[in-house]
Amino acid sequence: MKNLLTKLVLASVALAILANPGSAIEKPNVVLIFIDDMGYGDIGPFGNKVNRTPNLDRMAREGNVLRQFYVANTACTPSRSALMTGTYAHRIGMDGRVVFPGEKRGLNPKEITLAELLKTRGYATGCFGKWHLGDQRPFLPLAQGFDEYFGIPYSNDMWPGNKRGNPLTNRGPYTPLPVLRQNDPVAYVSDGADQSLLCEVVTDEAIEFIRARQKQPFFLYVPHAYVHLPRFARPKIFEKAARDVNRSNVEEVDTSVGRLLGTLRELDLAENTLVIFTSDNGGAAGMSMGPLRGGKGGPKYEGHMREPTICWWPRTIPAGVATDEIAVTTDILPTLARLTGASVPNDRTIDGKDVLDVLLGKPGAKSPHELHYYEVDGIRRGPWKLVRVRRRVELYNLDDDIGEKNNIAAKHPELVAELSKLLAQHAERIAADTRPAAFVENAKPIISEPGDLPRLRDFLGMPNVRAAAK
Ligand SMILES: [Ca+2]
Repeated sequence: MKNLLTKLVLASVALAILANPGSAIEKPNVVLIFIDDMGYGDIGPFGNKVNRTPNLDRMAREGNVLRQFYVANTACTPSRSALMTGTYAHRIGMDGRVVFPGEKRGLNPKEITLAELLKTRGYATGCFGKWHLGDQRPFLPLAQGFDEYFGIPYSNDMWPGNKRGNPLTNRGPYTPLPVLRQNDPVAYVSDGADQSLLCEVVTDEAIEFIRARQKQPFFLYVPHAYVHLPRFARPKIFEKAARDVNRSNVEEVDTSVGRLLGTLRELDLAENTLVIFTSDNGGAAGMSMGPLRGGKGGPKYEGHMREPTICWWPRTIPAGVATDEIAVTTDILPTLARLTGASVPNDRTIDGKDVLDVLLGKPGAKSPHELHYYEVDGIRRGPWKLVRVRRRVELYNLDDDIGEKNNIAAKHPELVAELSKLLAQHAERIAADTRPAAFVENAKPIISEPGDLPRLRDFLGMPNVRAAAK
């Protein structure tokens, strides 16, 4: 009898391995840390010599550094739309400008998000940080597959402190920036001191989630509001970072990563958890793109879309590996589907591809992206990159010219023609197969004035916090 039981157990383990070739663990936890506006060169593993990032350095030493990992878009809302759905923002009506407070548009609830995908496999799902896929209730995280949410619904510069005002109200003043728990405001970000707490409070909440959900598989999405402008820091952190507020923000992010990974180790979950660290678009002002050209927004040079990315999963991902294979945020959805045994939606076009072996640092793993597209404005094949900048096209060989300094389009007219044609076909394929964003009637901001809501630092019981600003 005992033998039979052993055989049955072994057989079921073997089946689990067969079903999930990426891992012997049937339903690993997934933690996705998504930084806002951090550049390719902002952290130690990507060459930064000024910012102190010991936790990310360790994550890299223990994991896989992805040197050619791309976002699908160059701004917050479209980049997050693509991440959540595995689909180009262009295809699902979420391209163009970001969503503003009180806007009627949001990520269509009919889209299948990462959280909804993993819920089909019994995962607990939590989102802690900046959402930015629509602030109306049908678009908030709880309506998009997340069991739990805490954070700000859009960017931290969409507040009364931003004198440019809200484009939706002819540049009238922004309404107060709420902090939500689940669907409801529980506090507001009143000033720089409150801003200086945003990274830490989100980390606290994410750690609470891990502790509460440690017995079941969980998907934890941590889209930090940091290092998006405006940047503030608490004096102690500011001093430690040589009175550099940009560096302070990067180092707060590093501390957050250290606390999250530390919690996984402490609870003995590290060997059962895939952690992915990356950023949503190129670095904003004050951030570093390292050797790359570009930054947040604008044309599609490497610095606009290539992100500092690390995958970590002790004993499954070999320690201290790195890869130059191309992977994209749109790949996360099909990749997590394979990892967890979920099904990629087959009733609609999903743009991403399975890159599990690349993320896991498997020896010899190859990118499925023979062609890689930069939205609809650029294309890459091997070292060759063609990018459309306004009305002209530029050609670079990234092996020779990672900084995209020498446009050699004039020397290679046939290659330019060929890549231009492939790029045009890509844009046509998307245009022929789109799905709409969703819109609500009578959209309005979540709060129009603070009312009785506490300031964030009062809500947290830290009334004496002060901020240092640049
Ligand atoms: Ca961003």
